[in-house]
Amino acid sequence: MNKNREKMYELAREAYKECGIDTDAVIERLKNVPISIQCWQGDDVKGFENSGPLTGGIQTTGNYPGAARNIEELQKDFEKAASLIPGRKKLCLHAIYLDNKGESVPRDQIKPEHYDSWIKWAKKNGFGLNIDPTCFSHPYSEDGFTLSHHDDKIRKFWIDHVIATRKIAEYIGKEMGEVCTSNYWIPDGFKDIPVDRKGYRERLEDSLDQIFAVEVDPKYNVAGLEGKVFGIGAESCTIGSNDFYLGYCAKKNQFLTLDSGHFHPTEVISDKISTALQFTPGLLLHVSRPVRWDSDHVVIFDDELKAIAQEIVRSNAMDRIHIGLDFFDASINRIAAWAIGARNIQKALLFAMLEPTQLLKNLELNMNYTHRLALLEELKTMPFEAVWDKYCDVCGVPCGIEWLNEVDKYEQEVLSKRK
Ligand code: RNT
Ligand code: ZN
Repeated sequence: MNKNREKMYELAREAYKECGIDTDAVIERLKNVPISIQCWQGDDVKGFENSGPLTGGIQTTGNYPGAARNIEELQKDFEKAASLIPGRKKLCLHAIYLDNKGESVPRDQIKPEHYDSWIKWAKKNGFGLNIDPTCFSHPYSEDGFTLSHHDDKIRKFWIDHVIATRKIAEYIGKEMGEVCTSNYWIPDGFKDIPVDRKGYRERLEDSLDQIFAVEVDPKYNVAGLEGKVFGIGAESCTIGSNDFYLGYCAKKNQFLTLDSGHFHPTEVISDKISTALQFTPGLLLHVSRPVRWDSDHVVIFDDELKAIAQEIVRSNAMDRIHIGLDFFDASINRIAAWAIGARNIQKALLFAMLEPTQLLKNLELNMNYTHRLALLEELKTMPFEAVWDKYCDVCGVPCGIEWLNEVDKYEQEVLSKRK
C-alpha cells in the first residue's frame, strides 16, 4: 500500500475509534467470512455436459468475447478473479460443471468422482467449494416442470438427481473439512394462469420430503430452498414461491435461500432476513440485483446491498447465514463482473461492520429517533475508503481501481485468444 493510503488509514482508524470501532479488529474478522462465488458467471451458465441451451426461465444476454469453454479455462479465470477479491472465497458449482472426462453422464447418475478434479484444484488454491443440483437446461425440464411434474417418471428422475447431488455435496464437505452448501432452485412454473396450483405444490412438497429423507451430515452439507416470484416463460405462477418455501422450511426445519432478485420490485430481502432467521435453522443468501425482468445483474454498492449486509451483521447470526452471490452478465468482461460483484459484497460487509450498532440500538430503545437518523447519515461519509483499501492490502489484493489493470492484461493475453 502506498504512503498516502497508509496515512489515510491512520486517520481513518482514529476517526472510527472515536465512534468506538476498532478497524483493525473488523478487518481481521471480515477476512474469515466466506463468500460463495457463483462459477456460472464465467461461462454464462453453460456447464460442461455439452448439452442444450440455458432454459428454466433464466437468460444470459450479451456475447462479450472470452467465455470459459472448459474446466481448465474456468479454473484459470476464477483464479484471476479471486486474486482481485479480498476475503475468504468459496466457489459455488452447479452439478452440470462435472468433470465427465468426455463421457456423457445422466444427471441422476452423477457421482462424487466427477468432482474430484474440482476438489483437488480448490485445495491447491485455498478456495472452499459448494455445489447445487441443476434442475434446468435439460430435455426433462423442457415442459417447465421437474420436482412438481405430474409424470412420475420425470419427477423421479429429478428427485434422484437432487439426491445424487446431495451425496456429492456431503462428500465434498468431508473432503474439504467444512460445510458444503447447496441451493435448491426449482424453476417449475406456468406461463399462463394455472388451475391446479395445489396439486403441483403438493407434489413439490412430496419430492422434497423424499429428498430430505436421505440424510446427510449437517456438518458437511446444508441445503437451502430458493423461492422466486416469476421467470421468463413462467410469468403467472412459480410453484416454489417464497411463501411455499418459508412454510416448508419453518415446518420441516430446513434452510431457506433468499435471492435478492426474486421478489416484487419494491420488496427487499433485507426486511426478510430477520423473519427467516426466527423461524428456520438458517439461511443461504443469493445476493443479486434485479433490473426489470432480470433477477441477475451484477451486484453494485447500492442501498439494498448495504441494508442486506447490515442485517447480516446486526443479526448476530453470521454462523447461520451462508452468503453467496448469484449474477451472470455476458455483456461485459466476465472476470471484471466477478470482481465488481464480489468486491461490492465485501465492501458492504465492511461498511456494516464499521457501524456502532450497540449505540444505535440504544438510541432506538430510548426512542431517540432523531439521533438514530442523524448518526446513520453521518456514518455514510466517514472515511470508509481508507479502511477498504487497508482491508484489500491486508488480503493481498489491489486497492482502488488498480484491479482493473489486471483484468485488462488478462483479457489481452488470455481471453482475446479464445475464439
Ligand atoms: C434462478 C435462481 C438460481 C440460478 C442459479 C444458476 O433464478 O436464482 O439460483 O440463478 O442456480
Ligand atoms: Zn439465485
